[in-house]
Amino acid sequence: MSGTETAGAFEELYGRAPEGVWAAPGRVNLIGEHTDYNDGFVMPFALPHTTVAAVARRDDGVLRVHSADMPGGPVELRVADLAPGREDGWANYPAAVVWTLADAGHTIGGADIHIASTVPTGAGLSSSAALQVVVAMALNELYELGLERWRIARLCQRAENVYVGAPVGIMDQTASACCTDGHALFLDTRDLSQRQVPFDLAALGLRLLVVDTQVKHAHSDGEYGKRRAGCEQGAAELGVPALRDVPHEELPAALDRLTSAEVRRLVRHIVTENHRVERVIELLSAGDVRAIGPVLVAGHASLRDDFRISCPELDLVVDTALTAGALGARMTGGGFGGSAIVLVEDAAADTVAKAVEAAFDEAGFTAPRVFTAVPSAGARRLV
Ligand code: GAF
Repeated sequence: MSGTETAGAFEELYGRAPEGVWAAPGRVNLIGEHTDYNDGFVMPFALPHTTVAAVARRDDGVLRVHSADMPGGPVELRVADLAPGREDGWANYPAAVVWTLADAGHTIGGADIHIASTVPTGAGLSSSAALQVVVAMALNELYELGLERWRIARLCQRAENVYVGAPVGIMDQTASACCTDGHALFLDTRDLSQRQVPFDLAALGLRLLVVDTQVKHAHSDGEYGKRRAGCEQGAAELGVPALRDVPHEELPAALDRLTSAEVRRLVRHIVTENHRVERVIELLSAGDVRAIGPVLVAGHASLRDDFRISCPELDLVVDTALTAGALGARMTGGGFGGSAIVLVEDAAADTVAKAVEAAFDEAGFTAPRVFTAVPSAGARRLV
């Protein structure tokens, strides 16, 4: 969706020109799953798919939000009436951002917003983070709030945690706000320190496929929260501030001290997953990109067997892709559906994609959506 098209749609809708147009991308996570609420490491990169917002300020305390992808006219809300727990459907996400900014002491006089998105929804590709980040980027600039990108990510996380009610970590918002073209983002979620890691697969004759299983997931339902609570229980039983503080070499001893088998499994996933992120960083830094394949596969096994958040469709993508010659594959994102990533030689990409499609057909699953993920830019102003 181009900036000028979205500006034109805004003008048609609201009868005046927007003051600007911004874009924020969805993401895939290369490695580091569910580590972000354990003070751990993650490594996402931004997709070329973006949520675009044309925005103009208002001075009457009214917030009007419209989406090209939703039926009906603009949803009209009053900034002063916004409060966690309100139920305004998809408009909850932009409303949550406005409430969070106001709650942090910023004056938001109102806004007209028109949104159009190419980020698939419910596919584990962070469509809600893209929506929140693009609104926050626009309001930050128009209302001259002076917020840095990491701070915008933090505010959007709070919007999702407190207003929308989903207990998510900080990865998706930071990916959308801070990623850069041609790089994966190595993020330490404890202190939010970041490193842009060059990740140009095309130059190496490689490709990363995203396979959207079309199985829809949601994070405000209970399973995500249960995993998070289990991890927190594990940290408390081990007497550490977060599972990040359990060193990989001390994992066997730590597991022996835990009484519940379920908590033991969760702890094992987080500690080994942090280790896998460090391993992937080492391999990428050494230029040994193909060698990350088995690390991705081990990550999938851990999410399937220990964290227990995979599903038959995700497992089928991984198993079929590996049999058809992929270098590595794993589910990506929160789990319970959504997408998998597949690392493959360029020359084998079509064969692998076709094998996955055929396996879905044979299993009677809805046809998956397969595309190549190119590491792209983070949030930015278009017009
Ligand atoms: C979802 C959440 F929003 C992230 O914070 C993260 O926990 C992820 O699931 C799992 O790694 O995308």
